[in-house]
Amino acid sequence: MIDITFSKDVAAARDAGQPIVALESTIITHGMPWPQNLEVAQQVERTVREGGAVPATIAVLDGSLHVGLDDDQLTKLAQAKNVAKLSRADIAVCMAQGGTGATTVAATMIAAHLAGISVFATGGIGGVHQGAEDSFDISADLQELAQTPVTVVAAGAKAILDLPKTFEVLETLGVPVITVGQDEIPAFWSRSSGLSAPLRLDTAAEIAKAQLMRTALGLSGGQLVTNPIPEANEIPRDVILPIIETAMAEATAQGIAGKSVTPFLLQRIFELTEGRSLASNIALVLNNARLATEIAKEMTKLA
Ligand code: PSU
Ligand code: MN
Repeated sequence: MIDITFSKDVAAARDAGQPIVALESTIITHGMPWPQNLEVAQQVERTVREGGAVPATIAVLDGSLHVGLDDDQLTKLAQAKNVAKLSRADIAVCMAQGGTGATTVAATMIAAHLAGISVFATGGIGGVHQGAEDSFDISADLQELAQTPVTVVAAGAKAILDLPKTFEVLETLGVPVITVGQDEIPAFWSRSSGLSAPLRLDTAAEIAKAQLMRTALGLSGGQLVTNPIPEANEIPRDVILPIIETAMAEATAQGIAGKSVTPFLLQRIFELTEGRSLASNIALVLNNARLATEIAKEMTKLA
C-alpha cells in the first residue's frame, strides 16, 4: 500500500468515522488566478467545516500524496508556478520522481478512493472538447467516473466543452448523471444547457443511497451530480456562448492543445468577461461544496 500523508484534521476524522469531503487542487493551480485561488480554496474548506464535515484538499507534494493540506501547504501550492497537472496517466510518474503536482478530477477521485472518501466537490468536470472528432481530446475524468466509486459534485461539465458529446460518452460508460433541483443539466456558468437531465434526485440522502446501491450491485464507478449554479450568480447561456467562441478561436490560432486548453480558455474567458466568469466559478464551487457536505453526512449515516 502506498503511504498517504493525511492532515491532522483528516486523520482525526477518519479515526472518528466523521464525514469527509475531498477537494481537488487543479482548480487552485490551473483554474483560477492568484490570489483569488487561495481565497477560494480556503473559503471552500470553511464551507465544508461549517456544514459539519472535514475538507480534504488533495495534491502531490514532493513525491507524496497528501490528503488534507494545512494552510501553509495550501498557500505554497496556490502561489507555485509550473506545477504539474496530474491525471490518471501521470500521477504515478510524478510521485516516483518526487515531484509536485495538482490533482484533476480524475486523480482526485483516485486519491479519495484510496483514502476511503466517497464524496468530492469541484467546479466542473472535464469532458469531450469541441472538435474532438479531429483532436481526440476527451478528458480522462470521464473514464475515471466509470471506474472509481466516488460521487463527484459539479455544476455540470465546463461549458467550453462539447456538452452533448460529453453526456453521450458518460452514458456509454455507464456513469449516472444526476441533476439536482431541475430537469435540465446545468452548464457550469449557466443553469441551462438545453439538454434534459437523464436522472434527477433532489435530496442528499437519495444521492448517497444511490452510490451505495451501485456498490451493492457490484457496479464499478461513481456518480456525477450536476448541481446548478445559484440563479443570482449565473451568466446566461446567450451571454457566455459568444465569449467562449472568441476564446476558442484564439486558442486554435495560437496552437494551444492538450492539457493547456482548459486553463487557457478559463483564463481568457475571465479576461473577456472582466472577472464575471470567475465570480460565477467561485459561487458554483461553494454551492457544490455545500451539497457535497450534505451527501457526505448522509453517507456516514448509511455506512
Ligand atoms: N473545475 C473548475 N476549474 C477547473 C477544473 C474543474 O471550476 O480548472 C479542472 C479539473 O481539475 C478538471 C480539469 O479535472 O479542469 C479538466 O481538465 P482537462 O479538460 O484538461 O481534462
Ligand atoms: Mn484534454
